[in-house]
Amino acid sequence: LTLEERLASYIVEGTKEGLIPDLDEALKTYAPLAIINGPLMAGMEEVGRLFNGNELIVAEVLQSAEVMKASVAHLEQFMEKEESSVKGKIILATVKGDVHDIGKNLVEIILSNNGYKIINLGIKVPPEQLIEAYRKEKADAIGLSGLLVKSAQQMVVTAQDLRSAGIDAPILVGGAALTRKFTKTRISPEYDGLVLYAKDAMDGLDIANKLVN
Ligand code: B1M
Repeated sequence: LTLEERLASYIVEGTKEGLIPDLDEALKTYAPLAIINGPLMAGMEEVGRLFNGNELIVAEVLQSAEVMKASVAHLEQFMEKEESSVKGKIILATVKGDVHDIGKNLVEIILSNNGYKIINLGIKVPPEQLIEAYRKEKADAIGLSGLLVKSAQQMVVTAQDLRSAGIDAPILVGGAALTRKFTKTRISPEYDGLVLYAKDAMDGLDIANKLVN
């Protein structure tokens, strides 16, 4: 197998044996984020495909997720960090009913490496918790992540609850569930106020920079 194929296969197989040396090898050629977005994401997509076809069970997908998390944790130290004063404060959450957090945590890493203070509320976060956190933190924006199809609808509900609570901060939305629906429009007509779709963590950073500066 080539190095790239091996990296993808650690994710698919859910094994860490040999992972770190291969990540270090890849770092000689690629930037950390390119390794994540390239071979590691390719592995995750294959996991999704196999899971969808009932060729993997949840426990195996969890192991793949573990390997992805370990990879991101190892690569994080090699990512570029902007030494700047705090540009803004952003609350991040995976929406109510959804446990997927690898993408959200990647967004946290990218934003915090680039001058943002992140309040990460974790997974399955109900609107009330976001409202409370926003009032306490006075954040510049709220970021919602979700991977399940039902999470797209939960985001609409969450955004509506935030607006009803008088919170008009910009909302950044992302996650695989949204891709098809949001790529063209970027701003969905279902939402009230400024809601922006980010296709990946770097896109999220670009949008945050535009919003806050
Ligand atoms: Co789940 N899962 N899963 N899963 N899982 C998917 C999403 C699924 C597509 C797999 C499939 O069937 N093909 C499917 C959803 C189908 C649907 O809704 N139509 C699915 C399912 C069905 C489920 C369960 C229901 C399975 C079950 O229990 N029967 C269950 C759901 C539980 C729940 O949420 N209530 C479940 C559980 C799990 C695990 C716990 C085993 C594990 C998650 C572990 C974890 O996150 N800690 C898991 C995993 C790993 C996946 C797949 C295989 C991989 C997701 C992932 O981490 N990708 C996934 C299939 C797939 O996506 N190919 C799948 C890597 C990650 C870096 O990408 O999160 O997309 P992603 O983030 C990207 C962008 O989307 C974007 O930036 C990142 C890249 O830079 N982004 C943002 C994300 N959030 C953003 C926020 C932003 C900006 C950008 O601003 C705020």
